[in-house]
Amino acid sequence: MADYFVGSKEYFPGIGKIGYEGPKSDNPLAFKYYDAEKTVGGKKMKDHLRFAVAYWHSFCADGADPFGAATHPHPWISDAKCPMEAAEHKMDAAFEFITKLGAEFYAFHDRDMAPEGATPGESEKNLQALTAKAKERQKATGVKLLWGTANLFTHPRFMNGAATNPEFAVLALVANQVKAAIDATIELDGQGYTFWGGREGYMSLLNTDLKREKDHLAKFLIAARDYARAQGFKGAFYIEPKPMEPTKHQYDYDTETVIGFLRYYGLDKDFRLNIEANHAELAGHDFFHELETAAAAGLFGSVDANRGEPRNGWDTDQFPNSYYETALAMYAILRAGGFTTGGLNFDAKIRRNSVDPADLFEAHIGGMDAFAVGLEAASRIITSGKIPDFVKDRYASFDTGDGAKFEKGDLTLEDLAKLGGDYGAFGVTSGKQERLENILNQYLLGL
Ligand code: XUL
Ligand code: CO
Repeated sequence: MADYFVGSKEYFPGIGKIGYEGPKSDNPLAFKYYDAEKTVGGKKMKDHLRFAVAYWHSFCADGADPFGAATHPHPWISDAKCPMEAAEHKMDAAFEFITKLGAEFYAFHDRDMAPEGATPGESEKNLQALTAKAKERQKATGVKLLWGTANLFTHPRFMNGAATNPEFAVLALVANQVKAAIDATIELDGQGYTFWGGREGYMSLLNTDLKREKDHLAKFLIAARDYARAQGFKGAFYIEPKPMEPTKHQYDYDTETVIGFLRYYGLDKDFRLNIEANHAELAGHDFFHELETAAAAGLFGSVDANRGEPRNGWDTDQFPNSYYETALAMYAILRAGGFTTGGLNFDAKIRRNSVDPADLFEAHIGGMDAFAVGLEAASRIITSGKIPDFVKDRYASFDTGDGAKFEKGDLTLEDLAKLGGDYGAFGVTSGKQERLENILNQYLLGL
């Protein structure tokens, strides 16, 4: 296998395989901290982090925003004669980029990879043709599919919802599209399949039967799961929470809401959470909080790695660069047992005015380095034990005696009340937050 893949044309000329050069390097096209083969806590960095490149942001998004035109004129689109040829060239560009970067995975929506046809049947044929090509490319490069998904939000038919649309005909079309996307994911040996419910929510309760829509969503997910399992899909299904945008109130608001939904409808055996940092922020939560919440429920699955802009209220999908955030995220992920089917998918886009081909590389390099630093800091937190031991000791009164009996469910309220009356004085014990934050900062500096 070549060092990296080049298809019919090299789309990122002058940029070769990105290597590790260490923290002192001033080469913008080299890793400073991400050293794929380096072992941290008994496992290689690449196996901890399982980086994926997002097809949609990296090879489809063109820099257009609600106020202005495209600023990223993709050569793989402009050099093609028709949409199918553009899709093939885009795939060449994608595999060239992913292999030069050294990411092991990618993720895609059906419509990122293959254009929508005039009929559902034509759309499916387009997807099958590109899936066959992707399969060849995966074989040639060793790049793997982290997860597939269906775009159920761009087309005008989804304006009133996808699986929650009040018209049955739209729901049936959604099923047609999701079935094809599941087939493509299975064909490409995808390790997961994601449902992000962009249009699954509402703008006004005056025109919405909320209970019926949620029931429809659950019925649809059950049908999709049953189909995929019957086809032999062994991977994980993910729900990706987001509170708003594009709808005002999305049903998959945040991690806790999704956990409740999955358990209520009995979907918690097959579905897990795909947690996106920017979505956590929009829900008013820390990224770390969402990861920890999923882990506590045993439903942590995968991550859409990005960051938001705390001073505005929409999904800016910037590349992650805060070591503090990545350290806390990796601390939650490591304690959850690390990734199994999931990984760190860069659901992130370069800024509209980042117009050099190298910018896409530098953005990913920065994100990968940020998670490598976070991984090492998280590993230090765990091996030094100071922070986890502090937390363990904080709950020590539940480890033995009456506290342990309470945890087992052996004490009634009367029992507890009697003990409470006897105890009299209660503890006024410091939570030591400032000390723990200082310790975390020491680990961030590698101390
Ligand atoms: C949108 C978003 C999506 C999902 C996949 O905010 O995050 O790209 O990750 O549909
Ligand atoms: Co996402």
